[in-house]
Amino acid sequence: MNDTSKRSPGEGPIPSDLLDVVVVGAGLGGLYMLYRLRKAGFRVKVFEAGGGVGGTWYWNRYPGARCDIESMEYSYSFDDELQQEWEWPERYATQPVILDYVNHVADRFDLRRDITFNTRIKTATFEPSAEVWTLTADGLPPIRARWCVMATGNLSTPQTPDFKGLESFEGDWYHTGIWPHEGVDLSGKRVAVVGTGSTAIQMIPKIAAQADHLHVFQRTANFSLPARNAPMDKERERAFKATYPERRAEARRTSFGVSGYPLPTQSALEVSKEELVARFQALWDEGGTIGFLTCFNDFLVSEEANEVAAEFVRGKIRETVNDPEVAQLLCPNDHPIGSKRLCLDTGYYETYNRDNVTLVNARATPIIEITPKGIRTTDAEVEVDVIAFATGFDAMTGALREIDISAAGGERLRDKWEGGPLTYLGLMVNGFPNMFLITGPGSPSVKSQMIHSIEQHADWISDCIEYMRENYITAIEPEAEAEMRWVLHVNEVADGTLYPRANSWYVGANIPGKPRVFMPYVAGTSVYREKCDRIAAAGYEGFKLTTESNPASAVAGS
Ligand code: N01
Repeated sequence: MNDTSKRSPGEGPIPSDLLDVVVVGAGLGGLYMLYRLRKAGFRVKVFEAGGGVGGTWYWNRYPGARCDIESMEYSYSFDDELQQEWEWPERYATQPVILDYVNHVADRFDLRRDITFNTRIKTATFEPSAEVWTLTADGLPPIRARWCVMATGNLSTPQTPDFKGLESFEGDWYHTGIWPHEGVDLSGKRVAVVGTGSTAIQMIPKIAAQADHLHVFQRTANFSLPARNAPMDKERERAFKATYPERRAEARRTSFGVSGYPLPTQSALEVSKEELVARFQALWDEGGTIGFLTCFNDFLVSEEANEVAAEFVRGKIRETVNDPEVAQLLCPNDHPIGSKRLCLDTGYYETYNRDNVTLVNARATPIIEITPKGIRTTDAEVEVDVIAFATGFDAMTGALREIDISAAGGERLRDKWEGGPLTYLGLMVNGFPNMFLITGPGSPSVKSQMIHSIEQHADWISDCIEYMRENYITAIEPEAEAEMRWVLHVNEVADGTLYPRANSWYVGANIPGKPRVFMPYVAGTSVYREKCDRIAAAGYEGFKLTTESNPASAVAGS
């Protein structure tokens, strides 16, 4: 018979139906979380709604889908052999290549044996007396675990606007975030793309090259920079691989978690307008977005400097697009550059010089309904065979709100977040003990190289659970006051920048009725990492820890 009374969580035999950790999601976050926790000796299972690994890269298979961070950076850093052996074919990897990579990682580290696919978690409930999370999914018995990690992604709940008449459409329609796996043959078709965010900007040149005619419905013009994508420069790859550990360490000292772009020290206001323009030209020629975002320490603070950059890009649009009216319509004029996700493209603006592409001003003449034959705006009906909705996601909170998460006293996360997400460090939520979020709201998340931030969070979470095991701690949750201070801090930092000036998904503006709260933490990944490490080193400052010596929790782990 096992004496479990002195066992710390995660140690020794456990009842066969009780896991140490349940992880929701087998994207880049869930996979690395599984790897780390398994290595630390915990019994972990992952549940994934999709039929394979990859998360965002599993679902987003629209034409032109590609990462806008360079491949040498956008990859796991946790295993040097992995980063040495994998060869990226291009400067920016396509979705199929990234999905191959994620599958390779899953196989290489034998991760699949602990993942259950095609399983969407519906509810997650914390039982305070037993300190156990119980998760449910259709067709499975309840899943019980001491800790729960939500690796559900920031952009995993696609949003199709509630257009009147959509069900009457006689053609085919798709949302880019759940694009058919077998692809869609658009040759000879009349196609509509609704939306002009990062997704549409990648997709539009590809569709235009295939379709008979493409109508783009643009409500808000976005800033986009050239990617200057190219086959991988072998010399650059060799140099990178020779210094990978140093590169990764350097990335951790930057704002966005990308090496080569150190924390900016110069104010844009210290240089002449001519020099500013010359710098922006050099960055335009180099390709990529991170250079623009990190060129000056006040690029996203000083309206004056920001406007020079914005006007520089508008000038490029006017130079590129032949029809002056179309060019003008493509020039963003309602938000500072970089305050919305800065897009990266290959031939986006050039596409509007094609005879088979028409830009529809969906701001002046909004879409009022979908008809059996196409899309009706306040101005006209546009007949199409296919509609591609590139209309975005219920970002950062959508996937968590889709799961009915409840905890002590029956409090539900959905209710707690009614006025906007409340977290401590974007990692945990007061009232929801032993539940961790990977890249949750209130952390740098989408304002950083995602794999960098995923690794930082999964490392922090694994270290925390190991600390609990070593110290006989059965439960951890943020103090309400620490959580409130963090939320205020996240907002204060954002309010010191130009970010809140845009109606972006960063503030939930794309979802009708969603509270307007700036969700990512934009002080930079290095500042954030330092805070997380300091808090852990101080014995998890701001967290409430329950130990086995507390009789109320002595049964945990038994
Ligand atoms: O979504 P979005 P996305 N009528 O929300 C329009 C990541 N990503 O899928 O701005 C007409 O940015 C909406 O118009 P408006 C990246 O983080 C990464 O493009 O609300 N239009 C907007 O133009 C990105 O930011 C990569 O006025 C309507 C568009 O739909 C995030 O995903 C690649 C409408 C939605 O744009 C989301 O990008 C691609 C309506 N009723 C994406 N409703 C990488 O490279 C919405 N719109 C890693």
